Amino acid sequence: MTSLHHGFIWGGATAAYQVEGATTADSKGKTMWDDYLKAQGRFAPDPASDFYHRYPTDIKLAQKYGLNAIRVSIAWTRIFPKGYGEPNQAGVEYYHKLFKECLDHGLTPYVSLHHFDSPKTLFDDGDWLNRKNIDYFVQYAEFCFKEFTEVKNWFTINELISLALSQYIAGNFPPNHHFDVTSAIQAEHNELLAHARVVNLYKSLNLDGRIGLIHVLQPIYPITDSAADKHAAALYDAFINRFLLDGTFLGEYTPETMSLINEILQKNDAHLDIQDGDMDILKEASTQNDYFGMNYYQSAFMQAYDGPSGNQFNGTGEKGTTSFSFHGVGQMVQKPGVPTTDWDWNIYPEGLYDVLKRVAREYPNSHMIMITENGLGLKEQYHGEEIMQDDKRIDFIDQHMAAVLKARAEGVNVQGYFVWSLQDQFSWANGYNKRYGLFYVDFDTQERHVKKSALWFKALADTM
Ligand code: BGP
Repeated sequence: MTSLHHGFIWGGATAAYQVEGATTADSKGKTMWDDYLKAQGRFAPDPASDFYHRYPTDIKLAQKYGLNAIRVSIAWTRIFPKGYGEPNQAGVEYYHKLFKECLDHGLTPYVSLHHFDSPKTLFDDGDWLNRKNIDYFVQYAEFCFKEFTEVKNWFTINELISLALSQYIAGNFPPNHHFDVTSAIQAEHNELLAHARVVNLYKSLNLDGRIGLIHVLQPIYPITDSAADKHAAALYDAFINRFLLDGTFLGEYTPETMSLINEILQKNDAHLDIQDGDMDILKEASTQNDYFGMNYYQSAFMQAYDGPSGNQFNGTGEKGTTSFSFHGVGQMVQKPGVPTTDWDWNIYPEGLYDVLKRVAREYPNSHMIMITENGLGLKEQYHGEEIMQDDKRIDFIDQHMAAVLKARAEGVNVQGYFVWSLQDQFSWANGYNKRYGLFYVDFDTQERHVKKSALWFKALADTM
């Protein structure tokens, strides 16, 4: 592998709710997940990776294995237990300590304000579908910007589409709606507004730092060259990628994008409410993102489909149990020769190269790109080995880094790569058996064990 330049951002990613545990410690408020996971009874968010107490261990490991950055998120409900009101000092102090520990160990913290963990009180009131939620998010963001001045790199929201899609289309996140197209598209728009308002605020405060957001991009390819399959791919791409990229970096939904979106809405008897002034807010923010955090895991292959909507989510790692058919949009199919994970995610590094080129070509306001998540979920078990062997993960990362380097060589401005994930953590809809970490976590003892991928990461870091 070609070496990376000095200063390349080389990090490990985490998310508060997936690593911290301690969900009731120090007056933390409930998120939309606490009662939901309890009622579901499959797995609990405690103790997760016990990062709330063990962050010094993980940060030391990250430093030892050559990382110079870490992605963390602030749990909104540690700062404002109800989502608004008086700040909770214990939560504030925890994050000051965490950021200090990162900085003391040469890790630049890249901090998200929202990573899937809406406060329960606001979730019960409609979450992103309620525009009041946006006001509370802006207040929370302003508090964080003024309080955590040691943080110089911010992300507003992580993966707007995953929330909208998992909450209202695929139904695998609370409130578990299936193909509620009106709510999904409205959530996309409202989250974009929330992001834009926070960016505009951040810039008006003239702070010494950078801000952006994170989209997961999933390229959608037609399974054949037929006009119908190509149209299916274009429709679904508009729904999950293009609408959000337009809103973020153009500050408008182009007529071409809206014609595809309107076709989906019409076929599904759905609608989108854009209020006066919304587009001005998006426009103002669209040129002000300092960078773009791109998550990439997989691509999908689509064929035309007009039957009823329906889906099955593979949350157990039982290969071949996923299905997804969206009325009037398309149906996901397997492409022969493309390998898949146990959770049926296509392993397709070409998709990363294609999408990097697309963003650079169509959305120059993205300015600089960082891959903020990429990685491979595996079932892994520690058997006392000194170094755990995870060659499949190394292969995966190696192939995806090669795609990044190829895009860079062709002029795409990619300045960083965060592996998902730093250490093993729990997966929202899959639980504890889908592991991504460079470091294995024994969830019973909370011991950490080094995987071979961590050594691979270190070797690459040494070339910088
Ligand atoms: C992204 C999220 C992460 C993480 C990752 C892996 O969508 O930002 O929080 O969970 O995907 O997904 P999963 O846990 O479903 O395998």
